Amino acid sequence: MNKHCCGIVINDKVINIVLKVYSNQNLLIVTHLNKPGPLLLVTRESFQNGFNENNSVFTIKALFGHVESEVCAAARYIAEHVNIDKPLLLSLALEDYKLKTLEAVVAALVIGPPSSGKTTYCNAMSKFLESLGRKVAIINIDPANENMEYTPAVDISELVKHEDIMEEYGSGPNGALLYCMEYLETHVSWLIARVLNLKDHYLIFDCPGQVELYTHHKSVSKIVEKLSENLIKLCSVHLVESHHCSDPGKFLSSLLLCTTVMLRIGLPHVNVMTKFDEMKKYSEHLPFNIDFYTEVLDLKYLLEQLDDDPFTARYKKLNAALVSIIENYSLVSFIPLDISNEELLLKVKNAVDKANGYVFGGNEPQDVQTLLACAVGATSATERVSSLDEYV
Ligand SMILES: Nc1nc2c(ncn2[C@@H]2O[C@H](COP(=O)(O)OP(=O)(O)OP(=O)(O)O)[C@@H](O)[C@H]2O)c(=O)[nH]1
Ligand SMILES: [Mg+2]
Repeated sequence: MNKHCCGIVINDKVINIVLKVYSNQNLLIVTHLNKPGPLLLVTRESFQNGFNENNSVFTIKALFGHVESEVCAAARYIAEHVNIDKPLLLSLALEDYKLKTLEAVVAALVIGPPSSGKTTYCNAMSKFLESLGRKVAIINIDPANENMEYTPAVDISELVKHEDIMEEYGSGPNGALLYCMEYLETHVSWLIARVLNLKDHYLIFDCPGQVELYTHHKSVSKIVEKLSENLIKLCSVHLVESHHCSDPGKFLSSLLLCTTVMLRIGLPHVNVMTKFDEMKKYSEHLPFNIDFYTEVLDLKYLLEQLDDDPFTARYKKLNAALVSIIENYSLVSFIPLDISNEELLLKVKNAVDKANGYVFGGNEPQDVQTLLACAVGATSATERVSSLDEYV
């Protein structure tokens, strides 16, 4: 057993380092504060199936204490730079985590029910961001993706093919899709290694539309967890179609879906109401103003609507209970989007950049005013979205 202790001075601050080498793991304590910080176990993943990539993939488990995402990022950074060959027990207590430590790939995970406009959004948003000078790559993790109008930088079909699974196991499209997502979960190092090769890009993940993947199946949340452990800073962008506003029951179910997905995936989250250009079609079925639906205002009015409808009136108590869950969490509001309207795309972009932190660390020049405005959710005069009146 070897043990090394030292104190070094960086920028006038003493940093104490203790390294203990055991036969099956190493212990490393790095502290600015004269006491150890939270304890993490960092292990390097071995690649499965012979995928040979340059980037290392790590699993980071908190063993003791509260671990912030920046501590996780710093742990991964250290593990990569000290080139660990056996598990590393790491305790970090730093005064600040410098930008270099936190350098991460920033990404948006585009999710939502079938046909809500995910693939269209990925294509349009990537073009829009490119027109602003951002380097964008789309990662397709929908094994049954049809009508891709973009060329993905990484495509799940290189790893596993949906039609092959259907043929091999005689399963239907949904079963094969779940199999593919579970396969991706077990081979997530394949995905991470490829994504880390795109470090200078902003990433958009195009995901499948099966809602069970986001409400109770575990693969997507496990994949997200692994990506987050490996310097990929994600937020989820959840798309819901605007036609759900035309029926109080459908609107309630959308609110419930959004709340469940937000709690289940556990990422910073932006809800987007898509196909706003189609809102006019339902305008006679909209008893409330648009902001009632986008801001999710007082839901007692929605409850009244549900109680007036002979079909949903039968479930009075259930409706009231569901509404109270949504109101108690109070997490859901929507940003409207019509894919052909650049002003609305800009509004969604700003919300997503704030959620995944791109605005604070991206490659685009940001002045202090833009940063502060973004942080408090304000929009500048040039960014202000024109009225939504044209949509009703
Ligand atoms: N009118 C209108 N149509 C849209 C908009 N966004 C998407 N669509 C249409 O909605 C349909 C479904 O869009 P997709 O992008 O394939 O939806 P998706 O969520 O990727 O679908 P799945 O991957 O099958 O779950 C397509 O016909 C799109 O052209 C929009 O803003 N307005
Ligand atoms: Mg799609």
